[in-house]
Amino acid sequence: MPANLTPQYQRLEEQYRKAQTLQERAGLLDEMLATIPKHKGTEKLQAELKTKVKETKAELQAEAAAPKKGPKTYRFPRQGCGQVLIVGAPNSGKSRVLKELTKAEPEVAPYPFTTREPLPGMMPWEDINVQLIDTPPITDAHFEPYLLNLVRAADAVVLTFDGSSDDAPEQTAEVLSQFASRKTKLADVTGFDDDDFSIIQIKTLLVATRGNDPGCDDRLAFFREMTDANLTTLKVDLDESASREQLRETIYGSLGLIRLYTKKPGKPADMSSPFVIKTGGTVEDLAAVIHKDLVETLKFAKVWGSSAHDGQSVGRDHVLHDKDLVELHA
Ligand SMILES: Nc1nc2c(ncn2[C@@H]2O[C@H](COP(=O)(O)OP(=O)(O)O)[C@@H](O)[C@H]2O)c(=O)[nH]1
Ligand SMILES: [Mg+2]
Repeated sequence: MPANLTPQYQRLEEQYRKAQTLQERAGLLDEMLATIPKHKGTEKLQAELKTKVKETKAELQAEAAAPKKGPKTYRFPRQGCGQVLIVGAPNSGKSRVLKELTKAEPEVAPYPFTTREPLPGMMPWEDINVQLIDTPPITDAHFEPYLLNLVRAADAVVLTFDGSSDDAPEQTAEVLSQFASRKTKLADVTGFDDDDFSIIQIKTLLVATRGNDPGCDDRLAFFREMTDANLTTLKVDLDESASREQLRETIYGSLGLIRLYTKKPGKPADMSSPFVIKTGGTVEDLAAVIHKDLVETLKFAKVWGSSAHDGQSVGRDHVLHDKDLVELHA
């Protein structure tokens, strides 16, 4: 039976996935339980949520009783319209991707294990920015524990693959299995697994660096045979500026977003910095990113753009398009 989850519930689920603290998670789980439509199709999910609530409250109590000095963690406040983690095997080009697309200055070197700590940078694309985070390498013997939460809360992953190395297929498959063994799937979509709430999938773009190497296609084919992941793939040569621009655009594209400009009634449009929502999103989704209360008070909207013309009045379920100009009426 389909779960037919409401947009309101889905927004909470997304916030929960991105929550940074236990306290935040506990609060969101309560809200999710209160909001989830109560019918047969959601019974399994309701039960899983209740278990999660219990577990999270127990963790909160344990933490209050004995504040633990756990392993190292990193928190990167979200900036820009999305957060993308760059992960991969040693020497696969992770730091070079960050260096070419942002102003960050990671160490790039032709030997493995140069990067010891995650490093963020902002990647501009047209009138918006995407946050990229470079990370230490992953091998069968080396997996920084904090990487797991960073990846599970990200909007997308760039998985680098050294197109010039015969070791790349096996080493990259190892990266996938390191995550898979921790209930995290580098996949073709982002979100909770429909059948198992403990598994998180993260939309992953496979980037073959040194993609001009004559053996690159064969190595990619071999990698595909080794795994069942069906990842969008881009070959790049980071020495070429056209290739770097294509990578920039493809990373933005992997986020699946549209940009929306807003105006207040009787005022000029604000074209300086757009709001972003998921492709396929509605007037109600836009209201939700502007202000929580607006979702309740919203009456209708006027839209100029490709989804509606000349300030046509539309309802909250109207699906918006990239670059629409929207005037919300509460
Ligand atoms: N020519 C060329 N060199 C690359 C490309 N991608 C990475 N490299 C080089 O590969 C080496 C390792 O890259 P680095 O980003 O440090 O790998 P990391 O260990 O995954 O961070 C560096 O010498 C990079 O300049 C590419 O597309 N073309
Ligand atoms: Mg590096």
